[in-house]
Amino acid sequence: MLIRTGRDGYEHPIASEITSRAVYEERRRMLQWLAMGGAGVALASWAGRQALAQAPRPGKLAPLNAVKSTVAGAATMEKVTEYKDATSYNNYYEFGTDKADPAQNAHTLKTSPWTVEVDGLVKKPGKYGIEDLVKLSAQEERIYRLRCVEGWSMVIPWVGYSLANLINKVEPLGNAKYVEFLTLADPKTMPFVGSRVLDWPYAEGLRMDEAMHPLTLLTFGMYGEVLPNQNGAPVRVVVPWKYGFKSAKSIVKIRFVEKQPGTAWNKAASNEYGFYSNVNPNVDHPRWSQATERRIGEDGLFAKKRKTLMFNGYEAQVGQLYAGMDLKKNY
Ligand SMILES: Nc1nc2c(c(=O)[nH]1)N[C@H]1C(S)=C(S)[C@@H](COP(=O)(O)O)O[C@H]1N2
Ligand SMILES: [Mo]
Repeated sequence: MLIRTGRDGYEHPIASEITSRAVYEERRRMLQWLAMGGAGVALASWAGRQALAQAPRPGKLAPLNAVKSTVAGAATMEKVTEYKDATSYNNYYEFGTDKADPAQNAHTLKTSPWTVEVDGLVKKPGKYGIEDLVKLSAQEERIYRLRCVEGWSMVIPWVGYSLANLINKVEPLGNAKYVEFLTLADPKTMPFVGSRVLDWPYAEGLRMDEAMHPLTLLTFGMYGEVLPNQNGAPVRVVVPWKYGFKSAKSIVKIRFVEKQPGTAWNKAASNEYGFYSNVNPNVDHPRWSQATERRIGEDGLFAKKRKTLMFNGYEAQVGQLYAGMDLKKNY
């Protein structure tokens, strides 16, 4: 993320992009309605929604069955990103800093056996084998946007369950105020863990109420299958209202702590990446704007940039967590 390519960089919006997204969407829906002729369209869009809910499995990895989530914010009408795009354009610095590196290199990651250790300020610390962790709660499919701080985004049908289900089970103590995530740092299988680009292991953290929010997903799969290595197998978090780097991949430790933990990107450049890192179109990154984004799969000369939404579009669900906080200071 310190390394910026022109492709990911900010470009000034052209006039048509300034048109509010809502107006644009409404206009497009109207045109589609007219083109398809009356009530037929209602049926077509219903069919489209069904297709999204049951997107065909890529058939590359083991299936991971899930029920459709009923959590508010877990569904979207937006087009799901193609599996091939979601698995070939990744940030996973342990396997290289280029977007194509993780897909190329992450085959060396050994995801079984895999243990996640829960420790720190909890009544019931313990080690969970990945097979047991998967079964701890019912798997749900949630279609979330994930937006990278670099200015690109994807829409992915994730599979997992609310992290809160695990947290409730291990019973944090009263003085546990934050949750820290530590991920695998194995120089034998991860070629860039020897590099100095980040302080390894990759670390992330959430305030307890953020970790407990039902949208925070402990994630084991996507597109109805287990996670591909490059997307964070065998377990990661997805925090959809925060910039992508808050969603730590290949987690080996979940620790409950009293003080705000250090995080990998904050340590690398604290003036650029804060602890909160909520998606916020009104607070620019020091080197580029966060007002718009490019949806992966919509590339091309005439592809429009999208307006970035407050809290990545999850404001109704998570806005309350930050009531009274200065989000310019707490970036
Ligand atoms: N362990 C680890 N987790 C990580 C990263 C990383 O480099 N290492 N990159 C983060 C960043 S910057 C983003 S945008 C997302 C990308 O997730 P995706 O490849 O599934 O889209 O993973 C996050 N989690
Ligand atoms: Mo990112």
